[in-house]
Amino acid sequence: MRVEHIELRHVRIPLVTPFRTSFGTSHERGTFLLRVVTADAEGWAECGAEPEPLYSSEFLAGAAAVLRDHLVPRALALGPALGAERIKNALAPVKGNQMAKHVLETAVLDAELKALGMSFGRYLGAVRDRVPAGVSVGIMDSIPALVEAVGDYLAQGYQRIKLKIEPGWDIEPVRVVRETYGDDLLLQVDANTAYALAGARHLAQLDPFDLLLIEQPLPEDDLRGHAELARRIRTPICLDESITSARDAATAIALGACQVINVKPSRVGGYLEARRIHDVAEAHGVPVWCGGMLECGIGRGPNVALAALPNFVLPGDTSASSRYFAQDLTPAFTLEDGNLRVPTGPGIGVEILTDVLADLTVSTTTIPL
Ligand code: OSB
Ligand code: MG
Repeated sequence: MRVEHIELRHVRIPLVTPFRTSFGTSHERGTFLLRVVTADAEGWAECGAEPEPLYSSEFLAGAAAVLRDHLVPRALALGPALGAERIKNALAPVKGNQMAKHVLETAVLDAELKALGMSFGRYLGAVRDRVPAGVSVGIMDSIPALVEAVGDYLAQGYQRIKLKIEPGWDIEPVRVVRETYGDDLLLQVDANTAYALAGARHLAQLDPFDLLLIEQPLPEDDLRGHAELARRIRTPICLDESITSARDAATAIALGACQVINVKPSRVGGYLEARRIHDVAEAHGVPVWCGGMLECGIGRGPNVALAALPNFVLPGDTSASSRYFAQDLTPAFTLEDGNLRVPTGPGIGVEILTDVLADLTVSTTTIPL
C-alpha cells in the first residue's frame, strides 16, 4: 500500500462516571486516533495509551513522539510493500513501545482489510458473531455505592463483574457483592499491581468467595512472585500488565505465574501478537479474555472481533458504549442479552461520526512523510 497521509487526532471524550483504579482516577478518555490514508483505503486506530505513564511505562506524548521519529519512518521505508504483517517485522528493532506499535499496525491493517473488503473478525479467525460482555467496576467512595453500581450493571445484562481493588478496598467489597448477588454471579477482581508478595495471606482471604480470578496482584516485572503467590492462594491468577508478548505468555505459563491471561491488543503491540498469545495460551489449555483501555468505538470494534476467537472463553471487559460515554465516536455498541455483536463490515467495521469527532477533537497533528 502506498501511504499518502498520516495524522494524529487528539481527542478527549468525557466519561459518564469517573473511573478509579489503584493507580489513579480518570474523568475522561484522553487519547489520539491515528488516521492512515493510502491510495486504496483509509485506516483508523485508537491508541491505548493514557496521558500519564501509570498503567504502564507508555504515555500519550511518548507514543506520539516514537511514532513520528521512529515507527512511521520504518513503516514508510517498506514502500509499496507496506502491510500489517510486514510492518510488525519492520518495527521489531524498536524496543518496547507496544501501544505506539499497536496503533500504527492497526490503522494499516484497517486500511488493508478495507481495501480487501474483509472484516477484522474474518481476518483474525472469529468463530462467534456475538461475545458476552463483562464490566470493570471502579473503586467507589462507599460499599453501598458499589452495591448499587453493580446492581445497575446486572440489570442491564452484564454477564460478569470485575471489581477494581487496592489495599483497603478488597476483602469487604468482595464479600458484600458476593453476599448481595449470590454464588452464581461471575465475579473477579483487578489489583493493577497494588500488592506485594508479603500480602499473600491477606489475599488468601479472598479464597472463600470463589472468584473467577485475581488480575495482576503484583508488579508487572514480578513473574516469580506471581508463581509463588499462586501456590499460596486458591483464586486463579490472571496477568494483564506482565504480558507484553507471546514470549511473555509462554514464560508466565511455564513458570506457573498465571492460570488465565487478559489479552489487550494495545498492550502487546497489535492484533497479530494478540492472536499469537491466544494461540500459545490455547495450546497450554490456558483460557484468555479480552481486556480494554476504556476504548471508544474505534478501538472497541476490533477488540470485540478478537474476543470472538475460540479460546476467549471468559467474558471480557468489552462493555457497551454507554458504560463509558454519553456519546461515542461511532454508533453505540449496545448490549443484546448481555452480548456485543461482532462488527462484520470491512476493516474495523465501525462508522466514525464525523460531527462528534470534530466536537471532541482537541488538536490534529500531521506526521510529515
Ligand atoms: O487494568 O484492565 C485494566 C482500564 C484502564 C486501564 C487499565 C485497565 C482498565 C480496566 C477497564 O479495567 C477496561 C475497560 O472497560 O476498557
Ligand atoms: Mg487489568
